Amino acid sequence: MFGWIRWRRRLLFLAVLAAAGLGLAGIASEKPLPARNFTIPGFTIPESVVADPGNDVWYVSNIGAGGEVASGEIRADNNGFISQVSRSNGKILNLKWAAGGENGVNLDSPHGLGIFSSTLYAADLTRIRRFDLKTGKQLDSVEVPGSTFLNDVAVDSSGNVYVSDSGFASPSGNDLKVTGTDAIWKLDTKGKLTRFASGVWLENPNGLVARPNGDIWVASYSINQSDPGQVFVLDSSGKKKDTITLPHGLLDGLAAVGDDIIASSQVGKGNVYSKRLPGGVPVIIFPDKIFCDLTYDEGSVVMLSIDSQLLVRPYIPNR
Ligand SMILES: [Ca+2]
Ligand SMILES: [Ca+2]
Repeated sequence: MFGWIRWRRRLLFLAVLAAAGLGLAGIASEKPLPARNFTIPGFTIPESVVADPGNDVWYVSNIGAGGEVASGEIRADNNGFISQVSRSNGKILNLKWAAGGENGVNLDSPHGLGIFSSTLYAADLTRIRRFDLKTGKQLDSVEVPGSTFLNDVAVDSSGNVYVSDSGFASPSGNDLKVTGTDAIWKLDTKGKLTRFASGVWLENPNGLVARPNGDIWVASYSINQSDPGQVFVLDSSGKKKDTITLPHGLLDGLAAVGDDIIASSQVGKGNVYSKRLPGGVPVIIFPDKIFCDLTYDEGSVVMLSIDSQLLVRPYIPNR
């Protein structure tokens, strides 16, 4: 999501051009869903989406007004919220299913979301916040010591929760400041928090996927190197064992379709790529949008765009 700042610059550039006349995996539903094609407006700087097939909904994190777009800041302003959306018909069921300042909820600028059992996890600046999936009630929050920009969340099949710290901060409202706190944190099933992997070699880790074999995929935002994009494959002990290259960097969202990767990039004209492992062909699905996080859900890609829409499109890999 921190690509907002770059995007503002890009908008300025496009305006100049115009002026010149240049013109989840998860439990399968009992009944398969039809091909879905939705464009759903009404969010406030949405970042991330997670599917809850058991309840037939998506949860969408909203950073809230005054976040990145307006000020370049990502603030502890308690105006973040989480929306509940029907995954069958695309209707917003409850825009503020959980909202900062309401019903005892604290939520500043939530980014990544994850679900395990009856708990929803939200990465919120320097905390992992937990919610009761049935009620939206906040359970508790876990402070991640020394973190500066918690971003994505992934949950493995045992219920261990992984959270990326992108190693940024935006304390002054200006451009992002690199903090060097790059890490993947692990909150295990007993509630113990450890650094699963850490170091600037993670190059501003953003999107995460927990693989069935215990590997963790990490999309690198790599603010100092836009192209190509890198997805690091970490083994179950957090060691890097492979790097997958995508055409463009500034990667944000990351999802898996079997062994295939889907990633959103905030540079280049196309920004959602698919790459089968090994040696697949990258596929540009959207040529004209910038996406933050995304997920794959029963034949569809579900994406949050920088113009605050949730877009759902059939996943049709071009190969
Ligand atoms: Ca906020
Ligand atoms: Ca993200």
